[in-house]
Amino acid sequence: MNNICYLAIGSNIGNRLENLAAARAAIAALPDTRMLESSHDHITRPVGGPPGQNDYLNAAIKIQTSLPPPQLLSCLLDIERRMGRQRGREGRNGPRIIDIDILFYGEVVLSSPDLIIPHPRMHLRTFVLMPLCDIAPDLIHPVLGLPVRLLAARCYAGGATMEAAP
Ligand code: PH2
Ligand code: MG
Ligand code: MG
Repeated sequence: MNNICYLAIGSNIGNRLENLAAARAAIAALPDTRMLESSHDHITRPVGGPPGQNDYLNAAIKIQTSLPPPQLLSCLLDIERRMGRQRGREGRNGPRIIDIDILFYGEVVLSSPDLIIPHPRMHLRTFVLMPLCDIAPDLIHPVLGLPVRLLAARCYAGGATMEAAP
């Protein structure tokens, strides 16, 4: 269990507190994986997707795992499915019971058709960076070379429109 990873979790359907708690419990129960820390839960405005969605509850968590990135991804997608997420039905950025994203996997930089690490849009999303700031403000983004706290400050100053920028 030698890889430190950071994940983002979010929910904006049903009992969002319970959904995040269930996701944390399922992640902690993954093989060869230990949950180390969690941020506070943050209430955030939905970014993208159809109008009229509920606010999200978002959090960031720190885990230690020996699952390689593709296996970790498939375990996380499996948790989403078991919690009732039906990707086909929700549309791009549509409301979801649970979303679990890999933000960082140690210092790994990888890009495959199924998985990009670090998460390619995390530095544009206050709903990811603010929770991550709770637990890892000094962590350096391995591609951008900047600490999470600075990415968060920049993103916050840029406003929510950054996400929509081409
Ligand atoms: N996730 C998205 C799209 N928009 N907005 C908020 N506030 N929180 C999210 O987790 C979120 C989002 C796609 O994964
Ligand atoms: Mg996702
Ligand atoms: Mg996501």
